[in-house]
Amino acid sequence: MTETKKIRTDVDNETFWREVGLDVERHDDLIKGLPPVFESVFLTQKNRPEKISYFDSFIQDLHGKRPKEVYDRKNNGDKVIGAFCAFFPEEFVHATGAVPLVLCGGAEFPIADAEKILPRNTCPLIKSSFGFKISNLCPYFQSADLLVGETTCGGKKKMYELLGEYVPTHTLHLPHKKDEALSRNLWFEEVKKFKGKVEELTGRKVTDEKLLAAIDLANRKRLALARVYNTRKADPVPISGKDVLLVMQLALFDDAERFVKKTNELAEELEARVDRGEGVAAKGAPRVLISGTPMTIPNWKLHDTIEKSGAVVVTEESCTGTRYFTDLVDTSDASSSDDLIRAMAEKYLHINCACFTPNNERPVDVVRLAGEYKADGVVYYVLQFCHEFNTEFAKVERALRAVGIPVIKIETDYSDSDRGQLKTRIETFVEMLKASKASKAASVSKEAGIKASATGS
Ligand code: BJ8
Repeated sequence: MTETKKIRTDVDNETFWREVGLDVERHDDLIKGLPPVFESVFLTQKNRPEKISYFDSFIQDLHGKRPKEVYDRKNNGDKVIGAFCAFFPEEFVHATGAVPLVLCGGAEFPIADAEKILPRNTCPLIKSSFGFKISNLCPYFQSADLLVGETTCGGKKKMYELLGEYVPTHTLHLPHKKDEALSRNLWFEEVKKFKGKVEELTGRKVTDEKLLAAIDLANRKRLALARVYNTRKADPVPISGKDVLLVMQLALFDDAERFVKKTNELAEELEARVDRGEGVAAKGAPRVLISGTPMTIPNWKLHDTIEKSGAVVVTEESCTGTRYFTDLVDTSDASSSDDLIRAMAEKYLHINCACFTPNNERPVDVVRLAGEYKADGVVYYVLQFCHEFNTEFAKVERALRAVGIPVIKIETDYSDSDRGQLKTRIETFVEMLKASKASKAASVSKEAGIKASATGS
């Protein structure tokens, strides 16, 4: 069991923060809000796995050690490339020895600044990401030499244009109809063009050999995450949803090789827990699947509310979840450089983002995941003003109802203003799941009793 310890912000980081161009005074206000939230969400949990301590210590020094490491690499000649989406072909970045980062904002703090430029009725992920840059509040962002956007939702597309006024930005043209040959070719060309962009920025060539090694690294990261997720199919579940969310969120920040090692160590511990039947929630606790928009640090609100209501989150159909790691880049049939790039392009097109039309694979996938993880219910998560995921709820809801899985839609932002309302709705949902589990269990035992008396056993 991990020892409960106090989170601290490292005052020794100040020299680095000033050097990287942070607004240190305002940044102090931002960073001091993290420890109490982290303590209340994570450190109050019981029986956490030992190996989660690596991820805890990462968060405890979120704006210290790792961004300093990134900054040092930049000063040693490696470029830093930031992105905001699962459609970020990070393999090229690894192949040139540059540093990939995913810079999506998950905090409320910079949103007021962003709203001086962006419309208020924009999704909080977009406003927070933009706000972090224009307010000089994120040490990762400060190191970025290039930002990579993508034509997913309308809000992001237009935000990237404005972001380009602060940092060079390259936007990938993602087609919105993934099943057509024209779209696949366009996306292949876009991915290939991005390879050229990375080569130009870094001055380093992406050779086939380097690309294969980078694909292998990114695949190993995906496999390590899948291994952790796989243990969550057990009942009792060996790790809380909150802790897995933390791991997922750090996948976007940490050094990939180190992350693979630490995640595999965690997975090994979880597999041993499953073998021993050890869990973080009681066997039979209501199991919840979360489906929808991504959650980036420090957006832990929904998981926290669900798990403090007596249920356990067993999987996330999200880009901070299964959409990030489910498919691997398959190079088995590749015999040329273009084949390798095509294999990458194909993998990324399998991400079921609501920006696609149609996106029929997604409802099917949500139902599949609910079955595999034995979810009793689904919480459909929509970031406020995300029309894509909000509208797609109708199809996901229909698919779930057809197989008898209850679902509730939660639309929220990064503020705490709806905490009370959220808690009430989630608690009611969890109570309903408990009641439905109890009545199913009662009818199963009644049926077993009838069979036993019929056979005289
Ligand atoms: S691949 S889900 S990471 S776009 S929540 S900003 S869609 S308005 S985050 Fe996403 Fe890539 Fe798709 Fe995944 Fe727009 Fe919606 Fe906001 Fe969103």
